[in-house]
Amino acid sequence: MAATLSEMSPAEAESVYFNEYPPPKNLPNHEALARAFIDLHVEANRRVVLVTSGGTTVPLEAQTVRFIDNFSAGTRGATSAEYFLEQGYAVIFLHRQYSLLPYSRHYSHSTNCFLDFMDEAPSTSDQGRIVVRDEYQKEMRDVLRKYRYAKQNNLLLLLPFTTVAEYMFELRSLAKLMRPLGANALFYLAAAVSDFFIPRSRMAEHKIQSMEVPAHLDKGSKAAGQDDIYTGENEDQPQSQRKKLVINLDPVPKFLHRLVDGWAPDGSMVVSFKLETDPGLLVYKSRTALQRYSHHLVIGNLLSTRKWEVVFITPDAPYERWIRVPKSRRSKSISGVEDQVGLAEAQKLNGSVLAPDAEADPVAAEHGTSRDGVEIETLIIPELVKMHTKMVEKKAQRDQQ
Ligand code: 9Z3
Repeated sequence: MAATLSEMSPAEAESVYFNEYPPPKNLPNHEALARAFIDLHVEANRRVVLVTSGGTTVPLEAQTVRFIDNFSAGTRGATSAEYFLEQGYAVIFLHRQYSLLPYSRHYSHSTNCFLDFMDEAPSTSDQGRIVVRDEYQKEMRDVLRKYRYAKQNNLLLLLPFTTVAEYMFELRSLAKLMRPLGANALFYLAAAVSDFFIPRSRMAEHKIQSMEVPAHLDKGSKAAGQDDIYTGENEDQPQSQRKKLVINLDPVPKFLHRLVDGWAPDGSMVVSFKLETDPGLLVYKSRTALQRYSHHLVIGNLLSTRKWEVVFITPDAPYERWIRVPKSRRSKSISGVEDQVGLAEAQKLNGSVLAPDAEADPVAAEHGTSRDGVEIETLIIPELVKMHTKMVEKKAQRDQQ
């Protein structure tokens, strides 16, 4: 029996996985844009961060009508990109198409519709002109200026993906293209990447049918030779022609190995995120990921508290470090559960707390404050930049010896 992807070495799994799919149509265009962007910033000796953001889809059909998706809106990625730009980085923003984008995110969310920020001019001379409402002038001007600065100085490259396979192709190409950056490259992998997929060889070509279709008309609504995978007997209504859909997914190979060991530039910093829902598992799973892939930092977060707390898991002391938005400055979140802040740490009490609940962080109070409270990325990014700076300096010292 042929080995499954998870039984192969990372390099073997890479070649099998990437040979199954045609590269995304946009890849050559994205590569050309990225090459020019990277050249520009290598020339300027500027640091470049690749921020990945948003969820990946898992198509059920090659001509895709249906797909599996996940919750991620891309808030973490889009917000982090803005703070990286403030820290002087150039940002390649590899994002799920139509997810939140840096700067425009302030006005594109369903609860922050841009139309609510606008009005018709009241004066008779200007009648009919569209203006920004008085109470939003300052905030919108600030966002607009930052956006324009990033655009005019070629500091932000937006590259979209949709499926998990597209994401993998883009990540591999971008990491290789970033090699000339050396230690000036940073990988910040915040996208919520599916752990499961349907291999191309088992995927139905056409829309999966929910009713029996005469055999001579069925051009491929079932995966080749795999009737049993996508269809089931209709136990509840034996009379009807309707079919059950049973989906059988394979694990997506873990490409972090390949990124760290092969694709990424020597001396670059790799930061991954670990998402959990069970507070008792978060630190354990984050540490396991760090040990498995031997990279530099895992940022652990719980689905329910991710806007207010994260944990930095590092290979060196302090090993576990909690970053929290002070209680009085937390945004209100419909999906979040504030009572759960501190729960994951309480199950493992040897971590040091960076911004404990009781203490306000004076920097955070001014900075990164929005209508919705302090954004945790305003605490995460400067800490990360300090770590990256140390790595860049160490590499420079090594190169001098
Ligand atoms: C994260 O953990 C991100 O912080 C979130 C951000 C996806 C939670 P939002 O887009 O959410 O702001 O709503 N990203 C990484 C999740 C992930 O898939 N990690 C992999 C894993 O947990 C490792 S690379 O196995």
